[in-house]
Amino acid sequence: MFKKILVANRGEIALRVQRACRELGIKAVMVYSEADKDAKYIKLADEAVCIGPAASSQSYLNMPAIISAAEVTDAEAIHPGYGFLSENADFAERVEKSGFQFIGPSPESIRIMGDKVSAKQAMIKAGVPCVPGSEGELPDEPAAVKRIAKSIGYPVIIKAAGGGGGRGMRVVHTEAALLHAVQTTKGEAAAAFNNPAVYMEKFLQNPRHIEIQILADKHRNAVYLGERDCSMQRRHQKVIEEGPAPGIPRRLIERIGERCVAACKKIGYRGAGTFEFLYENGEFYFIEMNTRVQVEHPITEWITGIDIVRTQIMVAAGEKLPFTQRQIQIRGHAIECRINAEDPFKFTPSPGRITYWHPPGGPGVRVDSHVYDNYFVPSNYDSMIGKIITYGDTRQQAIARMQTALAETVVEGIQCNIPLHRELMVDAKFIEGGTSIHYLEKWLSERRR
Ligand code: MV4
Repeated sequence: MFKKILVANRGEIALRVQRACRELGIKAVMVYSEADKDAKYIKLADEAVCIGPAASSQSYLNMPAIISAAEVTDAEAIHPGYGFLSENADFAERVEKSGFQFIGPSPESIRIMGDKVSAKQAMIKAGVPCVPGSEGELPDEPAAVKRIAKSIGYPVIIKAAGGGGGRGMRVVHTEAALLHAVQTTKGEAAAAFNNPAVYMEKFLQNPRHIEIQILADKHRNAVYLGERDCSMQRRHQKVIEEGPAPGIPRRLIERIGERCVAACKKIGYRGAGTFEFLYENGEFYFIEMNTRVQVEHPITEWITGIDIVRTQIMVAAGEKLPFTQRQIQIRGHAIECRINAEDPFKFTPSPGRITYWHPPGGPGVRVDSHVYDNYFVPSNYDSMIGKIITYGDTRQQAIARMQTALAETVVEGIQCNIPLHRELMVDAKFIEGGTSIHYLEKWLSERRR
């Protein structure tokens, strides 16, 4: 096992990884930007290294600074968390070429999944069901593009191969609008991702976003840890996640989970990963794979009893997965509310000093946050300041506990989205469960202040 790991991230996930290290008896080296120098997890660290000024581009995205920090502190491995460099294949490669273990999949796996066309091709080959669409990148010939759209049937969606997470997409309803949409998406993709390649899919009108968590080791063992429903999102930012997904038959989850596991084995995937699916009319359609630990991992940790971050570290060190698929049971229900420093109506960021912080507690309540009284929320990074996760034997109990947890929480000095969460936790359609990816935005557009 590693003796020392460098945590190449900030905020709640940096603290989460630090805690996993503590539990495993591993020393954690934390890196920080000038904006994060007063953070408590920095003071709690075994060692901490300043890697640059507040701007992410000069600190948390600064590969040489991070690798140098690992060198001077004699760390053996680097945990990238989520966001920042976590899905950057070049970073993973440089980490390994410098003699450190990257806590995540191989650079090759990251690269395949980073290109959404190659990801989809790999999944089709591995037997994972995908959204019907173009076989690979769209050709240049207008007639061929029209033919592909006609065979898929309108509406179609044009997506950038280099995109993902909702960036670089365009829905097309008619042949008249097709070629212009393809050209515009290609132009944007070239500018944004340095890759003009686009592909086409059937546009699903009212799906849910369901994702399968997997864990794999270096010995071709892989398991799935059930699913999460992440349909409650606004502008491609998840707001509430939960697991299991309400109303989806277990046998369908098992069938798709087994496909994901087979795909992991086939491509030699290692580490934690998430297969994202659209779910409509009882069918799963793969869209993307995330090759990192995700924000919403605590949901799965709670309903399976498996520590995902701990397991990421263990498999990176070469250990075998300490459980088989048969030993994994889903029990109860968990819900996560992302707490953001933002205006709860307008969604404008609300950085600044948190003059008072009172987190919730009690049975079935977990709070993952790096915040404390007098913590200053920097304006340089995303606005998430923590997560409240509740568990119950039933979904109803998890919701009831979330209602209480949100009511107990006090955040003073800045604005945050707890009022939004409190409204959603008593919304009839949310309580019913199974809302689509469009539900929250529609609800917000009809919300009265
Ligand atoms: C789609 C889709 C409908 N049909 N693909 C958005 C994020 C990116 N991961 C994929 N996305 C979508 N792809 C087809 N063929 C609708 C979306 C989509 C969406 C997906 C998941 C969660 C929220 C979403 C919000 C709007 C659109």
